[in-house]
Amino acid sequence: MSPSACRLYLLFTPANCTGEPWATLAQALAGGVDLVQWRPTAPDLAGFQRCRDLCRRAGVPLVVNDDVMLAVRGRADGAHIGQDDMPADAARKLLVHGWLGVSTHDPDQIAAAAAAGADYVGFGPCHPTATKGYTVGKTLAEVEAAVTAAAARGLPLFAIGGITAANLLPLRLAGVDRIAVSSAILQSPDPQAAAAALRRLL
Ligand code: TZP
Ligand code: MG
Repeated sequence: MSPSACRLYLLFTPANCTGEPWATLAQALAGGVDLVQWRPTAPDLAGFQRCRDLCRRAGVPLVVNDDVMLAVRGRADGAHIGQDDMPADAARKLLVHGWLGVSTHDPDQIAAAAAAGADYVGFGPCHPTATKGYTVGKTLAEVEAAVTAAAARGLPLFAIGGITAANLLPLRLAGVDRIAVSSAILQSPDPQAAAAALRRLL
């Protein structure tokens, strides 16, 4: 499998869940999440292993946020890094077989991620979001430019930041066909239905 086969990427932060986190993850997977990022607020090896086991049982790939060595040692499917984390080319060397994802905010960063050998990019924040404290999102023209930059390099792009079923359509019209979400699923009263609703729109 490759990231291009994935459409609905869940950033799984147990502390961001309204309900019991492991039941929430199980419901999200049942609802159609097809890629998961382990994104704890503090190191949690037992939590990582539990997350990996749940994802494996569901046949869904698991990527580790920030911690490339945990991804390698813990036999995750890949690692995700931001612009302020380990440089992408260094992460690429460590992740011999795993997927490398890079957070990007403009077309230049998308070009740099591609040059460093990323397998996919996140792009955003498309909307303001309390999850990461962003108060300003992207314009649709900025989203379109990012979609074009990623497509030109054959890189799957996951739009991210404050995305819900209610605001996804304009992004779809701007060319977005993959999204990464946290609160739209983790803070829903029905995580399975929330995931299924997003999945239907992709
Ligand atoms: N990077 C850009 S926005 C964001 C991250 C990790 C948070 C996404 O969470 P939500 O709750 O879907 O806005
Ligand atoms: Mg980071």
